[in-house]
Amino acid sequence: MRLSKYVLPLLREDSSEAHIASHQLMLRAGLVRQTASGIYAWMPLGLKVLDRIGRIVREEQDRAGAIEMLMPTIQPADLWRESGRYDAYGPEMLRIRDRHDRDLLFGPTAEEVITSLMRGSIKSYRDLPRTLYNVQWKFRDEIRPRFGVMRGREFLMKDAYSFDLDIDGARHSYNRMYVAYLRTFARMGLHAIPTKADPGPIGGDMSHEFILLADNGESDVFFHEEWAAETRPQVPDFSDGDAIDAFVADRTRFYAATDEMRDTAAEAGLGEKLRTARGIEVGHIFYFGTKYSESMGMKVQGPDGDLVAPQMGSYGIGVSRLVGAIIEASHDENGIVWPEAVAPFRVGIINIRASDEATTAMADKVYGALTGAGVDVLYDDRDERGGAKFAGMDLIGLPWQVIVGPKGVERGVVELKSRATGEREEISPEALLARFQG
Ligand code: 5CA
Repeated sequence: MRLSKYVLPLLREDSSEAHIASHQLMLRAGLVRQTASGIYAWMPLGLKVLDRIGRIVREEQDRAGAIEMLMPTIQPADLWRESGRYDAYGPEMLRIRDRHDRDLLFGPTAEEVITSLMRGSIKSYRDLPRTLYNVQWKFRDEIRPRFGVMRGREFLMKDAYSFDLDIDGARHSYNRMYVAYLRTFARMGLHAIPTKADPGPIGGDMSHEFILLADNGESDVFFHEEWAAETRPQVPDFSDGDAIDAFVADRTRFYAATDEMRDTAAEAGLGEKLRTARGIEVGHIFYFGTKYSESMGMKVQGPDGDLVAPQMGSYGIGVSRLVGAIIEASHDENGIVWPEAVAPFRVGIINIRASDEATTAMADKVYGALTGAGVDVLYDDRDERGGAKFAGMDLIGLPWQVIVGPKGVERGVVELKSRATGEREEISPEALLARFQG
């Protein structure tokens, strides 16, 4: 992509809208714009990051055996009356009335919708277990939207729902998601700690929040130092169900809890090994048994011919929140430092003398070669000062910068800079291409 043909609305100054680094950087780097309180438009660069995160989430859900579908954003109130949550949910629910005076709502989550769909589709124990997921916009009329996309009112969530015949099966489905979440966050370069959590309005009796440690996080967490260890455990393969269950049993031996779930006796036992920190909740998983299947009349035929309400769980990841959370975990005084896996473009080319024919010819050639090799490149081909280009490229945080200037061009080389380490090296266009082709 040529920057001269792109829409990248960078801000030179900090915005008074934002109070933490990630929100400030998302506005300054032109990723999002607020259109109403807690509601954001995703500008082209921001959308690319959102899509890359969504893709990793989907790949790991698929790997764990979950099946993708898409549920609507607008839901009928009657489904929530069946489960009893319509009145219980309170003012966070955005309630809508259509022209026929029917009550609708903008979905804050989708337990009722998925249960109503599966009660019509899954009739026998032979059709279990199943886990379905979708990546869809949600709306919660948060009393205090803040920190940009981290606590928005409209936000993108991956929500998955599992259906099992019995409790052991449901625990196994839960454990698969636990492992899928560790894999998902690790692929984004994040270390999220699974902490025992309060199920809140979703209900149920087993729940973990996945917390990314960050000073500006909204959650307080208390955990065994093992969770802070640099060496990450090797997660098992999904083909071995017993290994999945054994892995989760082993990991959950180590204490980790959110504020509401603290166990003072367990903490006293940890002594020096207890850590406390603030963090960002990037995922939350729940097991809630038959809460929805029972209240909404979903029954399947068991192996003995009897009718049973399936055991369910639900599993959320804050896809749009992750964009902010990753920046919170990975930035410096010059801007964002994207982990390669989620970067909007892999390489940024800076032509520092667009008015010079030989320099532009070289920059065009490198751009053509890299894009031809399938590398996602943002090419700053504008006729602007070098200083502004360097600052802009650092701000948007692409992992690699290729700097093309007249002095190097005379010797047939360009400069390659790593955004994360700041290391620079001179390299020929051919060697550069070979580096990124792999
Ligand atoms: N039905 C369950 C799981 S599918 C559920 O709704 N869980 S949740 O309430 O914990 O939300 C799942 C994830 O969505 C959270 O872990 C968080 O990462 C994200 N999330 C929740 N509220 C917001 C919000 N206001 N803004 C951005 N992300 C949010």
